[in-house]
Order: sequence, then structure tokens, then C-alpha cells
Amino acid sequence: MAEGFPVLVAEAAAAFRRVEPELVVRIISHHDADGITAAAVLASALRRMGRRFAARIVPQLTEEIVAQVAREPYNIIVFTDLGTGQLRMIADRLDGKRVFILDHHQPDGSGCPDWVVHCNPRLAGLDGAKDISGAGVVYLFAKELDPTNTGLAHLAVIGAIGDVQDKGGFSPLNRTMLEDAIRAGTLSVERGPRFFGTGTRPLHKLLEFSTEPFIPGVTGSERSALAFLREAGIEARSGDRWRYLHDLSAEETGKLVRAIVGLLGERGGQEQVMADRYLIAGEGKGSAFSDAREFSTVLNACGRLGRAGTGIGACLGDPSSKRRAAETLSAYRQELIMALRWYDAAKGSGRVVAGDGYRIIDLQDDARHAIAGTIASIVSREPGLPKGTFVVAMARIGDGTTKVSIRIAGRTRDTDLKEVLGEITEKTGGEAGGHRNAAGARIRTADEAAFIAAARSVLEREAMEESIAA
Ligand SMILES: [Mn+2]
Repeated sequence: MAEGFPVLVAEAAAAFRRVEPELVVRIISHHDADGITAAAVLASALRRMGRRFAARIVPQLTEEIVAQVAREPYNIIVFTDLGTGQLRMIADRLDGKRVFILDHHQPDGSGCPDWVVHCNPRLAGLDGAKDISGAGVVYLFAKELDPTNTGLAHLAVIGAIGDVQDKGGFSPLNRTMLEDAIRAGTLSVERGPRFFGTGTRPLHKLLEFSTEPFIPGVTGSERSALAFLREAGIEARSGDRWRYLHDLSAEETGKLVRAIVGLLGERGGQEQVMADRYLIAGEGKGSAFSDAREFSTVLNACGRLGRAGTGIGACLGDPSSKRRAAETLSAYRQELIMALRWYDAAKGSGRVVAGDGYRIIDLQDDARHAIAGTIASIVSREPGLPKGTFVVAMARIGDGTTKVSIRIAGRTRDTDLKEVLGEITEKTGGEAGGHRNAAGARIRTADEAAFIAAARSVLEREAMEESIAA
């Protein structure tokens, strides 16, 4: 009954139209790229309606935040890209307010009170992890409010990419938003080499940092990347400046792709090397906002470094926000590099627990808690890490709690990471949330050692099942 979702969206929009226009709308959204684009789509739609709003972006919706929202003077609250997993808290604390939830996460199992307008694709039998993102849900809602909001469709595409819904191709529903954006002239699709950061990194740096695909003998070394270009007959420099991918002629691009395919050998063909790129209209070639994938990374960096407002401003096209957001990306990359250096140096110490089928990285105060998830993701893609290895990263928040993130290397069976983490926190306390492929939790810092012990026993058992499935 996937056709039920448009009905849910239409009902949510109809309910929203009945809200008194003078009320200030409180927007609460998630701090990743999807959450930031979701908030930006809603903010933009409200602005066009002449409605006032106040947005707040949070790393996760906690009991404490819901309690704060309850005390605020706002009488209408719209939760975007979160809320479904916190229905119980919302039901307990926000009775008497007008509440909308526009989300695509898994419900927490408790019922939804009738005074909450709950719009989630999962309620209509859709797959919230693949079919549509939080920004997508908000976009369809905005389009229902005003059909000319299709000018915001590119933000829904950026949100979907931020939630990795483009992997293996967009779902039909995500594709409709892509088509809206193309029709609106805000985005175009171009097939090209699958590099990340084409807007901001010169060619040899793209090669050095290429992990998908991992180019044997090239990835990881600037010198090898330069030698590779020389052998392929492609100039890395033009005069005294480095060349970028967009500086190459079509012929040179062809040479580059063939040379990479050659190095991948039987592991890859054209398909591994080429990808669709989603280009944002009106952005110069060297801009961090010209490629939707890179745009989503900029937003992630803003959210994780506590500058989500800058990210929303960048989505809305504000020039000074865009400048600050691009600087935030550099700062964020710097923090990641520092944390990964720490990880390399800490291998073999007690702070990196390497068991059979799992790694637990105990960052404590050596990295900002908001990048724990990214560290776990990067480590889970480390070449040589056996498929099915669980990677857990832990970092202290500084308020007596610790952030925990879990990822898995490759995939052998369809393990639900949120469930795995939930089983651990059930033993040691803490709240787990997230998705099948990426989950997180917040535990008490005092319980770190107990958490690690419980994690070891649960992950050892899970890893055994993973290896049987392989
Ligand atoms: Mn999302």
C-alpha cells in the first residue's frame, strides 16, 4: 500500500493549513545533511507563505530537549528527520501543543497520540532507509502546500544523498524529486569519474583520496598519484597551478578512466569507475556546492561542528553562510585527519580493542563526539578489514555522557546495527537509535568500561554469525 503515502502527505499539509498563520513555527531537526536540508526546505516554504519560524538543529532528540521544547512559548512544533523514534517522549511531554512529525526513521514501538500529525513513509509500507529521506518527506509536504515549491527539490536530492540513498540507484520516489529538480532547472545529472570532492580538490588529490574505488598503488600516496598521471599522459599542472577534473578535455578524461580501469584489473570495470554526478545549477566549477554529494558533506561538517545554522543558510543560498560553510568543511576535514592519526597511533594500545570480528575505538576526549560516527565509517572501509567486522567508536560529550557509534565493514547478512547496539545498551543502560546500517547511542561516561565489556560479548557472538554467513 505504498500509494498510501501521498494521502498521508496531503493530510499533513491540510492539517498544517488549519494552523493559525500568526503562530511562530518551531522547527526541530537532525544535525546531519538530511536533517539540515529538511529544515531548510521547511524554512524556505514557510518564508514563502509569510510565516515566521525558529529552527533548532540537534544531534539527537533526547528527553531533555523534548522537555525544553515543552517549556518554550511555541505552540506549533514541526519535527523533521526525527521524532518517529521518540513518539513516547513527545506523547508524554507535548500534549496541548500542535505537533507535526515529518520523518522517515523507524517508530519506537509506542502508539502515536491522535493530536500528533505523523507523516512517515514507513506507515504506508515504504522503506524509509531507501525510498525517501527526511528532506524528501518535507519536500513532498512543501510541494503539497504550494506546487511552486518544486524549486526546492534539489535540497531533497542532497538530503537523500546525505543518507546514502543514491547507492545502487535512486528509488522511484527519490527519482521523482530528482526529476522535479531537473525540471525546475536547479540540478543536472552528468556521468563522469566517480571521485569525491571534484569541486575542491585538484586531480592528483582526488586520486590520492579515492577509496571508492580503491585504486591499488595509487590511493593513499600523493607521489604515486602524480606518477600515475604522468604514466597516463595527463598533466597534473598547468603552469604554476594544479589542474582540476573539470580542466581535463573529454579525451583526457577518457584516458584517465581507462588507466584506472587498467589498474583495477578484474576487480572493476567502467561501472566501478564511473558514476552519475548531480550538479547544482548556478555554482562555479570550483565551488564546494557544485556537486550535490560534496554539498551534503559540507552540511554534515556544519552539523557536526555545531554550525547547522550556517548549513541552513547555505541551503537557502546566502553568500556569507556559503563562505562560512565551505570553511567549516576544511576545519572538519582537519579534525578527522587528527582523529585518524590518533587512531593509527593508538592501535595496539588499550584504547583500540581489536577482537575477532570487531574493533572498539575508545576516543574518550581525543576527538569531538560528533565525529565518532564518521570515524567508525572511515575505519569500517579500511582496506584489509574483513567483511562483517563491526566497528564501534566512542567519544565523550563532556556532560557526563559518551557518544557511541557502530558501523560494519561490507555486509554478509542483513544485520540490524540498531538492534545490535540496543542489545548492548539494554545491559549497560543508554538509548540507542539510528538505522540498520548506522546506529548510535548515548551512554553514561561512568559506564564506558561496562559498555565495552558487554559490547565484546555481543559482538563476538554476532561476528561469529557474520562469518558463518560469509
Ligand atoms: Mn534522515
